Amino acid sequence: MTDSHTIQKEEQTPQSKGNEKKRMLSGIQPSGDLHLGNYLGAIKNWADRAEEYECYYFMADMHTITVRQEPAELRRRSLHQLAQYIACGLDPEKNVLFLQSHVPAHAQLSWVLNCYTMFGELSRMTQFKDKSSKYKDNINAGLFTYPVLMAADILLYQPDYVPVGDDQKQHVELTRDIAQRFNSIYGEVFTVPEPFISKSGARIYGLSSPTDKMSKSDPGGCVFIMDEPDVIMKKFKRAVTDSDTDNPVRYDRENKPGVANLMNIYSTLTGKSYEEIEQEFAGKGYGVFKPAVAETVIDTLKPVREEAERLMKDKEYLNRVYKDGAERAAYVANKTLRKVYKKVGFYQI
Ligand code: ATP
Ligand code: LTN
Repeated sequence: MTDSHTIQKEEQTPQSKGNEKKRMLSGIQPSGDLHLGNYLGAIKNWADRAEEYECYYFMADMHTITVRQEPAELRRRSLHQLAQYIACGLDPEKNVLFLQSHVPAHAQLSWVLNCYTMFGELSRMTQFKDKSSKYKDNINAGLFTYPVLMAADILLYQPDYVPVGDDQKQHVELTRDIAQRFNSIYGEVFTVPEPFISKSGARIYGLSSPTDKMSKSDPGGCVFIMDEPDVIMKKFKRAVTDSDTDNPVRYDRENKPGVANLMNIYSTLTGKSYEEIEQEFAGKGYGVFKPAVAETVIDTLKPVREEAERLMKDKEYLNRVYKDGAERAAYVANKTLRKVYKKVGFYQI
């Protein structure tokens, strides 16, 4: 893996060149309800890109079954997550929204790319190491080849940028390596994409364990998009901080990780700098600061939750969005797949 090829964009939005719009693509697993980490680290940054970019976003249900799922739950979440995406501001008229399993080209390209990805490369993936130690009784081949399917997801659409949280950077780097390897054999088949990682919100930590990333596997420290206001308030009031009493609202990531995390959330939502936040809460304790952060989160998430609840009841509309999205996605994906099949020597009729 060549580090010099990893371009981490921070805070600076990539510019589209000329009249042709650049493309963005990203996916989220429907493995649980969306949370504040997903919202600030990923979706919020996607919502207002639609004018400038051609955007593709999908629910990665095929990735989700690398960990055992309850089928009815997965089905429910795949639909509800679409409602939540739309409620977060992803307009289906302006973005192509679809479900991964509705576009067979993902599985088809994934097989081909398996033959251009090395065992050693996959063995180095930190997510594989983490998940295989977490799910010891189910270290399946899908968990191991997960990044190849992800490379297929990406390369099918020839995107310029892949906006993700920084935990996914290694997978996007592998995707670049696979694309470059394939291109060096067969010519310019794939666009080599860049990870796009925004600086603020890139890593939101759990409220009960501020050194671990906020994750649905820790429901107490995880604020879900669908949480009611009183639940959000309770979670923030219980947020782990420290026993500092003298001007405790200060940004110090190392020594005060809980406060730094709350300040990051507050800053990302209000646009205020850390200095401004320190001034705002000068002389005040956590009893004032925590509810203030909670209120900002509640104000942001309330309209999202209400809109998602409304959309979840309209299954027909959501099905239409998925159907239309799958058609638009398949059109682009199949074009790349045909080219790949031809290049590797599959006989065409
Ligand atoms: P889990 O909760 O099991 O760790 P997840 O929340 O990371 O899973 P994904 O579907 O893997 O769920 O993540 C979707 C997107 O949200 C990815 O781009 C990921 O980088 C981003 N993301 C997830 N958690 C956070 C977080 N705590 N802070 C910032 N971004 C996050
Ligand atoms: N692996 C990602 C989800 C994912 C994805 C993708 C993200 C699957 N395919 C393609 C970007 C592009 C995750 O676990 N967050």
